[in-house]
Amino acid sequence: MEFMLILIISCSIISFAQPDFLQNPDFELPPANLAENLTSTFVTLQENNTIPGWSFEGLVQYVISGKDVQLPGNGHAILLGEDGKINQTFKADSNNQRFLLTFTMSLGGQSCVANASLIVSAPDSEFHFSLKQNYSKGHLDSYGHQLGSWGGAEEKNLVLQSEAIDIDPNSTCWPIVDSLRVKAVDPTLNDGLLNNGGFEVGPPFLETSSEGVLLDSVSSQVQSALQPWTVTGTIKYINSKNYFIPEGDAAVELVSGAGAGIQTTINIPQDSSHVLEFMLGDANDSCLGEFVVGVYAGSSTQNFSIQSAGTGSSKKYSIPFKGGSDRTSIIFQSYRTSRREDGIFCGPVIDDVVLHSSGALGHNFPVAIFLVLALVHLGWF
Ligand SMILES: *[C@@H]1O[C@H](CO)[C@@H](O)[C@H](O)[C@H]1NC(C)=O
Ligand SMILES: *[C@@H]1O[C@H](CO)[C@@H](O)[C@H](O)[C@H]1NC(C)=O
Ligand SMILES: *[C@@H]1O[C@H](CO)[C@@H](O)[C@H](O)[C@H]1NC(C)=O
Ligand SMILES: *[C@@H]1O[C@H](CO)[C@@H](O)[C@H](O)[C@H]1NC(C)=O
Ligand SMILES: *[C@@H]1O[C@H](CO)[C@@H](O)[C@H](O)[C@H]1NC(C)=O
Ligand SMILES: *[C@@H]1O[C@H](CO)[C@@H](O)[C@H](O)[C@H]1NC(C)=O
Ligand SMILES: *[C@@H]1O[C@H](CO)[C@@H](O)[C@H](O)[C@H]1NC(C)=O
Ligand SMILES: *[C@@H]1O[C@H](CO)[C@@H](O)[C@H](O)[C@H]1NC(C)=O
Ligand SMILES: [Ca+2]
Repeated sequence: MEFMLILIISCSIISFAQPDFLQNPDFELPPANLAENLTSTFVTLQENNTIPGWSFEGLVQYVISGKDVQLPGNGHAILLGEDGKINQTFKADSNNQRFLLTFTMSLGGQSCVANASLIVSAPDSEFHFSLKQNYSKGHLDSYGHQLGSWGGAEEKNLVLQSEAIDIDPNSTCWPIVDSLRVKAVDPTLNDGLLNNGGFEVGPPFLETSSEGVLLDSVSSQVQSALQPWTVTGTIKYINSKNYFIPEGDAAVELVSGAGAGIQTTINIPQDSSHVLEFMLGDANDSCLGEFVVGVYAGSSTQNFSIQSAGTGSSKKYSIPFKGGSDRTSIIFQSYRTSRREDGIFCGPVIDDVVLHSSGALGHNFPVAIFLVLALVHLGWF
């Protein structure tokens, strides 16, 4: 317990004062040279307009919160219309770092025949986001994404562009983006025991949102915003400001129903005996009913079922297992689809995933070191 606390405290110190990597990340500085007065909701930008901090191409509109669109903060955003694209270069402020992005997305337009999606790209990554229905209140979702790792004074170009299906642009709803936040985290993906089992290292949370950050399927550990966990289905990365969190400041909620889950691999000796411990509960978001979570650790599989009252609860569970022949997989997967009272998808919360060796200490050196360090801290030596 004590050493987990030390870990959590050191993690929060690392993620403490983050510089602002992006200029005008909320588009609160209005475009220059606007011919129109800012009284209409959508103002189409002309060639002689500039958005402070950003370059743009194609059909781009400056959006002002009004009865048609509700936006966070002071309510200014950018709509990426047909071939619409914005970009901004930014640079790391120190050594090699991994960059995580969170932004909000909604759609502009009404009764559209088609919804365009959004492509977010940086030199090391490209991801296609399409607006999900019933994942957050008010059609305004936050999405998390990993941009890549780099360092020094290297400048990287962050590009956001619309991606339409070939259909009449006038009957297409286009993405509206806002509240971009970039956070730098330690790039090391330790290759040993379980890392980030408390999910404290992940994409930034937005001050303006009372919902979590959605993470779409990502099958590569390297590209995941929640390293070293990969994602199946859609999960919600949630924080203690808005949800009940079993341990620390953040956890994951498996929201997209059957198949929603997280997984990682660990490197432990074949046939070594271990115990996987984790917290399972509900996020205090009125998500009622029975949750069934399948847990796979090496060759052990077990279903855990809890009855949720939707008022915030968690309990510790464990599953013994043995190391596999290659890397050993750890998987948490939901088997049920649940919705909150307001119709929004929700589900079980997983947190504080910890691995213990159940064999002799000498058998598993890293665990032994960990235990000794913990005991030293407790003053037992
Ligand atoms: C920018 O372009 C618009 C229309 O093309 C024009 O009405 C306006 O006067 C221009 N503004 C400046 C500052 O050149
Ligand atoms: C915009 O409207 C405000 C009042 O609504 C007015 O004071 C201002 O002069 C207008 N600006 C331009 C450029 O028309
Ligand atoms: C946008 O990207 C272009 C190159 O594609 C670059 O020349 C320009 O400086 C970028 N804009 C900003 C604001 O970084
Ligand atoms: C577009 O998205 C809106 C908002 O999520 C949804 O209500 C609508 O059904 C979607 N339309 C299509 C064609 O997918
Ligand atoms: C979203 O919720 C609305 C109302 O609760 C419902 O009509 C709609 O079918 C839902 N959409 C999806 C994709 O579940
Ligand atoms: C879309 O609407 C604009 C003006 O509202 C019109 O000029 C254009 O022809 C329309 N495009 C199509 C494909 O209907
Ligand atoms: C867990 O539950 C799922 C769905 O009910 C079922 O398909 C699976 O066989 C169960 N697994 C175990 C190990 O009981
Ligand atoms: C759940 O949320 C309510 C308010 O929304 C709060 O009063 C209550 O303490 C929370 N419960 C837990 C277990 O955090
Ligand atoms: Ca946690």
